[in-house]
Amino acid sequence: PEAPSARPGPTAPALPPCSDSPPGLVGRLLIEFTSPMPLERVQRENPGVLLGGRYAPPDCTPAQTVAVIIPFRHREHHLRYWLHYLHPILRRQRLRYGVYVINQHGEDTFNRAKLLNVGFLEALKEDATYDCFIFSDVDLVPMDDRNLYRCGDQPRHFAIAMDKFGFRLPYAGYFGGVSGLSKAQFLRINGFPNEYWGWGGEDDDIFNRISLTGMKISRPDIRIGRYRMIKHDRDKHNEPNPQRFTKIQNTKLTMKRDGIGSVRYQVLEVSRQPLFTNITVDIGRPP
Ligand code: UD2
Ligand code: MN
Repeated sequence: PEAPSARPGPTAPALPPCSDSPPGLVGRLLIEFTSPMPLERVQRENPGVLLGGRYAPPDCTPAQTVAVIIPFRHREHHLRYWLHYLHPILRRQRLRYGVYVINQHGEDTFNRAKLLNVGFLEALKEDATYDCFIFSDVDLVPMDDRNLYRCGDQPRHFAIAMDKFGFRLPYAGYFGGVSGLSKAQFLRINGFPNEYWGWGGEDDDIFNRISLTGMKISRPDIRIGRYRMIKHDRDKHNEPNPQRFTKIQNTKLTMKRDGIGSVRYQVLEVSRQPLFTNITVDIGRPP
């Protein structure tokens, strides 16, 4: 006969809600990108992470379920550092989360914001309970675990003090790097633009969408929102988009027709890796 304890019956105690300020955070972290980071090591050091990069705290019930969405192509080396640093941080933050790497297929021009739209829809197909979406560049690692990767009553900008900008916000409307929106906030702005091909402008368009719908950006304390970016050259096929300056003047007109409601793409492969879910997608090419 089965041991009574093996079957969680109606008497199994529910876990208490997770605290707003998680215990066991360590604060400022030492982040460096010099020692080699084999994936096997990162896997060995994160045994509690489930297939596909899913995790839930063992000792409390989080208020939200967080999908972390990473736009990606040919940055395996950066991804290993990201996984190495972020999994332990997210665990200490007592998040229920999943990590989704949205990998652009082929060598046509990169499109960060469209990949993020794909990530939103595909994460929800995996788990309809996601209600918070954190969008992170693959090369950005927070230097302080008090920068909590969760959503609030306004869209959140996390990466506000980056090493490459001298640990200052480069301009008031800056929304690049790492940001977070609840499902409702994301839908309210019709998601992100699909028509920014190449480098730049898409983050400003997202900022415009948020302002135009009457929301305000929330940010952590400047001493806590510190980040290191792994040094890199501009990638091939992600040249600065010369149309970006005029496009960001027109968000008010374009956001109604261009967004999560109009995104077209084809998923080529979904593969559940030990520390993340990889979704390879054909998003087409610029017109
Ligand atoms: C800045 C912003 C970024 C975005 C971009 C303009 C910072 C820290 N970040 O990043 O959020 O607004 O400008 O588009 O200011 N990627 C690949 N493969 C590629 C190209 C890009 O994986 O071939 C992904 C990757 O996650 C990368 C991100 O796209 O971190 C942004 O591209 P970037 O790192 O080349 O641009 P960067 O650092 O100027
Ligand atoms: Mn970068």
